[in-house]
Amino acid sequence: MIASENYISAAVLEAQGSVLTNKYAEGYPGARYYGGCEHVDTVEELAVSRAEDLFGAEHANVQPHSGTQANMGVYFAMLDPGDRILSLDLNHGGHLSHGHHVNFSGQLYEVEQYGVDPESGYVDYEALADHAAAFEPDLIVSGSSAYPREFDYGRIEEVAESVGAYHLADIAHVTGLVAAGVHANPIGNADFVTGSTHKTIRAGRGGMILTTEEHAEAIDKSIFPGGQGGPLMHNIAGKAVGFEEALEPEFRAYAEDVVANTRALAQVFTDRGMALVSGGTDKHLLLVDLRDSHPETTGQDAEERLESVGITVNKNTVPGESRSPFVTSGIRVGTPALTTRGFGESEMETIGHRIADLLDSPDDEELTAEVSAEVDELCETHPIYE
Ligand code: DSN
Repeated sequence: MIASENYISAAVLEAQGSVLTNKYAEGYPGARYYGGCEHVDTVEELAVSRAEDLFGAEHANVQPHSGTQANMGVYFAMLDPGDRILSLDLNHGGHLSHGHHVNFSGQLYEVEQYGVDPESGYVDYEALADHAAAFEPDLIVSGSSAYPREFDYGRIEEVAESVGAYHLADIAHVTGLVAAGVHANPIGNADFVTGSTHKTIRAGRGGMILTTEEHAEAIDKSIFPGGQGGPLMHNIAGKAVGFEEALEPEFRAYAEDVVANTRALAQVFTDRGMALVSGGTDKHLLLVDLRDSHPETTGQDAEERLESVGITVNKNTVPGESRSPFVTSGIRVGTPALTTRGFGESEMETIGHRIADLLDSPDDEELTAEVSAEVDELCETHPIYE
């Protein structure tokens, strides 16, 4: 139940594990620095055109090795060291590569951060606008790794335009939900859209950048030769196959099920007296704030308690966090991987109640054994690969 993980199809797995891993192909289709690129050109052209179709983008670059390298590609293309970035605070659901001080992005650029309203748990757009007017950023990042609500990309674009900043929408977590049309698409409201390709979208592992014709050349140069060497052609093949699967109508049904499953889980947690950041979820993850319901239980305790029965989640900081990121006061719980395995809302209700039982009774060994057996049975009846 790690929100950023999923199970790729057998076809994506086959493409990613193929002989394409052996090929060097610096450059882009039709303009490589090595011979023998006829077939990898076909593969990359397929991945690019499918990404452009899926998201309605004018230009796609599918070579970034990860979402963070996609963000780096945009920063290096459009900013100079010392330029200003305004992004969501990590403790409010942001991401390291959006300017955290331990990351290159926080070391190269001057970064200030916006946050969520402490009462509602939603991004405080008024405060963001005031902050942007005072700080005058060169680039504003919308996007998150632990924010359970949709971003209002139009609102952030208005702010970016008002201060003359570029707008980068990092959709890493919600790439599949955006592709399926069950989450807002920032194309048209952001100059750059970045993402990883293996989370909700279930394609080959890595990253991508979507942009307009205007910025296409700068982005391509920033990725190669600017920031990366040889592209990982096996992963690009996996992206091409996964994007094709995401273009099929069944993928929309999958994405709808992911959201329905998260909402079912949210309802159980709420009924069991657990607080959720923002009171619920619009997407594939939710963030449980344990401070009121389980004041003695840290996020780390909860992660370990659930791990002991075979339920894998991650501890996560929450807005207003006072504990360290190694301890935290919350857990992030996601449904993309379980939904791929065929878990539905009734299984989510069972799992939600069992999670609550385990947190309510941290030392009950009989309960541990009982839930452990239930987890085994659920996994056996929902195999990952036939
Ligand atoms: N590791 C990803 C996540 O779990 O959100 C982000 O990089």
